[in-house]
Amino acid sequence: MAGAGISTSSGIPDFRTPGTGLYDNLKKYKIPYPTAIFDIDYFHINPKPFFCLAKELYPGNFKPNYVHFFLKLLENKGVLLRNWTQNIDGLERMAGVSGSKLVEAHGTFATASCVRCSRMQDPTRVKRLIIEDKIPRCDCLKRGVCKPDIVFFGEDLPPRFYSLKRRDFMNCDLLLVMGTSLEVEPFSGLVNDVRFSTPRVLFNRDVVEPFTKRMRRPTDVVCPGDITESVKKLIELAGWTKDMELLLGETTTVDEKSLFKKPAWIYKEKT
Ligand code: CNA
Repeated sequence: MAGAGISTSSGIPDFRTPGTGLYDNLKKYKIPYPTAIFDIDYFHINPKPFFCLAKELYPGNFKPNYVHFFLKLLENKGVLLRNWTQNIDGLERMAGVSGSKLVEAHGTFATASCVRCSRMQDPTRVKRLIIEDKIPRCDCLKRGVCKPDIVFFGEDLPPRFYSLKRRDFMNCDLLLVMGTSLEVEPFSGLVNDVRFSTPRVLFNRDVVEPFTKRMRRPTDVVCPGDITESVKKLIELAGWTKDMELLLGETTTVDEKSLFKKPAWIYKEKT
């Protein structure tokens, strides 16, 4: 399970980190309250602040970092059941994680639709108009505003979230929770959907619920601090440093055939 914290080292601010987080830096958008920028009711009244932000966030402006490539490495190793992400930056995809291995729970910039008639729109046209500071409109009778299919507060999550939720979390052997404050429902509630015996590992700068001492399960593991550092340590412990270097294109000295084969402890594959 991933959140905005895995993309901060790519230069994309998260929401809630004091000082650098988006919620502390919204003055230029002149909105009445911080979450208004992603609030569908407010968007109907004034879509401009979201479009200003979207212009900055559009995929293409940022590059995947070490943590995104770690997720790709897990896929290459055959141990990634699914990458459930709240992020809308598309960086996991850009790092090579396959669409079938992803649940983009809060939507994506890759598609767009009309907020009035729900008709699908050409995402390239929507992007072009947003970048030109124009409001993209549908040619339906209501001339609805078109927006990238990012899930706003007040909107439902994609069907894929509901269709895979039970299967994935019941079948999960190890849950990595990375760079998220776990404040946004229903995504945050997924941490409690794994079996009680399934170890859950939190990689986050701060210890968030339900990983606090009072609430954590006996099998939970907490790795506070910078996520890239923690992931580097994990890769080292797993003996995957060379594989990671190869993936990052930093070295070509290892025997490619020996890489990306499943470790002996993986005895079954789940999709
Ligand atoms: P959040 O509430 O801002 O929490 C981010 C968490 O990550 C915080 O607990 C931080 O302490 C932690 N964090 C930040 N940087 C690091 C780091 N380098 N190492 C370790 N921990 C770090 O964001 P959530 O994802 O929990 O909230 C869900 C919202 C944020 C979703 O709706 C997203 O769409 C939305 N969002 C996404 C992006 C993106 O796509 N990159 C950016 C900003 C917001």
